[in-house]
Amino acid sequence: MRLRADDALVVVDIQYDFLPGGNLAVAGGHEIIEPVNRLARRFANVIQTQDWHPAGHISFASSHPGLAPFQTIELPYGIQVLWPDHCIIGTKGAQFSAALDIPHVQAVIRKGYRETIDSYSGFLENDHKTSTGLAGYLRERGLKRLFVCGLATDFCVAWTAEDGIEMGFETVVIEDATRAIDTAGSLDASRTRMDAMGVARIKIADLL
Ligand code: VGL
Ligand code: ZN
Repeated sequence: MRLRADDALVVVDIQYDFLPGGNLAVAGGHEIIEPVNRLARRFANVIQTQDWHPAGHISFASSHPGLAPFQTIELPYGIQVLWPDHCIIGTKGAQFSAALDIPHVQAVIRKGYRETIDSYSGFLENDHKTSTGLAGYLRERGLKRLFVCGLATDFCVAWTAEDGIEMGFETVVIEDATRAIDTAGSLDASRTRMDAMGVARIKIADLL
C-alpha cells in the first residue's frame, strides 16, 4: 500500500495499564509495541491517544458499589462497561510505555478526563457528542486518511476508527498492530460494526 502526504498514523492508548501487569491488561498488548515503532517510522504524521481518567471515574466498577469489572450499567448516554480502575491521571499506569519509540509524535489527545463520561474514541466521548478536538486538528492540518493501531481493538481502536469514518476521514485499522480485550463478544461485534461502516482492515505487512 502506497502512503500519501495526507496520511496520519493514530496510535491508541499504549499505556502501562493496558499492558501485561497493568490494571486492565490486554492479552499480548506488549507484542504490538515493536511493530508500532516500525510502522511509525513510515509515517510523517503520527498522533497518539491517551486514556486519562480522574480517580472515581464513572467507568470504574469501584465507583458503583456492588458491581464488578466487566459488568455493564445503563448511564444517561447509554450502556457502559465497568472497568477496573485504570489510567488514573498522575499514575504510572496512565503513562505511555517507555518501549514506545516514536519521537516524531506531533500531538497527544487525552480522553476520558470528565468524571461522568467515558471516552473510548479519540474523537468523541461516549455520549457521541462531546468532542476531544481531534477532528478539527486533523482537518486544519489537511490530514485525510487515518491508519489506526494500538489498544484495545474492540474498544478504543474500533470506536476511534468508526468515528473517523463518521467525521469524514478515510479510515484503516492495522489489525495485527492491535490487541483486543474481548469481553462478552466485543471483538466480533466491533468487527461487524467496522465492516458495516466502511473501516478498511489491513495487516502490518501491507505497509512495511
Ligand atoms: C479502553 C476500556 C476502557 C481502551 C480504555 O483503550 O480500549 N478500554 N478504557
Ligand atoms: Zn478507560
